[in-house]
Amino acid sequence: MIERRKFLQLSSFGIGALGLSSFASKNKVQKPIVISTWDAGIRANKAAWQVLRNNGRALDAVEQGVMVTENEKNCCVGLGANPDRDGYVTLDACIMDEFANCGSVAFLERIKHPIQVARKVMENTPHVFLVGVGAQQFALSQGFVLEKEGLSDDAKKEYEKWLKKSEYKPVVNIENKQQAYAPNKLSDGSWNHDTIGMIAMDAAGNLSGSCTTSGMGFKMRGRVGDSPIIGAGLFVDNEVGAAVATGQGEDIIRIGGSHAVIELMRQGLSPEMACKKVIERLYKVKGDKAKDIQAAIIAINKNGEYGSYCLQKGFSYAVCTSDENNVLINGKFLI
Ligand code: SD4
Repeated sequence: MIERRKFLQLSSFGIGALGLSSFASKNKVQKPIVISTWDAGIRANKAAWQVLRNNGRALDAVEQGVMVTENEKNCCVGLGANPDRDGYVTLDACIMDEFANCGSVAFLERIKHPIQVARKVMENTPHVFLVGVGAQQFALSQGFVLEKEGLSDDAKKEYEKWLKKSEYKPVVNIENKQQAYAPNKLSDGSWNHDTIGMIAMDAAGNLSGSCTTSGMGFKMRGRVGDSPIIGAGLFVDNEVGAAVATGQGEDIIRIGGSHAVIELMRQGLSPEMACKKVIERLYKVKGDKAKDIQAAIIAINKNGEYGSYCLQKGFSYAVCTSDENNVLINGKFLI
């Protein structure tokens, strides 16, 4: 009876026996470990690794790691990013720790490090999610400063270009600098980018995750994607694993992406197979329109095994362990 129930649970996600993880058979847990989305993850992982190698907490690692990307000039995750249709940069971020504590901000303007504000929401409020003016007021009350209004030079150019047609068409793989897929090189030679997601396990075996984004360039004013939404853009369960998503936020929300990956890993799937099943689900929902978007999820489990899957070619993620010294891996793709 128990076996049958288990089978039914698994089959409701369409899992075949081949996808089961080697989780139970391995005895060495790979830790610490940090992985993060896109090429910019290499630089962010370095900062996270400094925390992890000194026996720091995964929560501090994922906060400090993505702050590097928020800080990068023209990297466009933070205030240098492409604006919304009305010309304003609005930022979203979230963070989650090993105790299921979490904090999010969205539609936040003129604050340099949304991930730090998200952590303050988690630690200093009775809430999980603050948005817009309220999130900004809260940030100021916590000592953050209001940065000056206006766009970076590259964002200004991109916005002026966009205004000519005013056509909203998210660019697939805009975040990746690999030549073949790089659609958007900026004036200083760097590449456009709008999101970083990071998940880590520390030396004590505890998991945390973070995600920070300027969202889709030229979005409608007020639009929020998956990135600050716990369960869609990010989910951590300290008994099971952690997952973070990137790509077309609307579609990741539709399938509850990151939480679904955790539930599949809970049932025994490897991180890669769990991500694959969820991307397949997204593909099923999108049908023919799938080729117009990118979506990717990366995950780690409690064994320190990691994996990823994306909808189409061109996604990469950065992995840092004591064995794998911050390598960039091309995500496996579905179509
Ligand atoms: C969003 N998921 O706002 C983000 C965008 C993203 O790589 O991840 N781009 O929909």
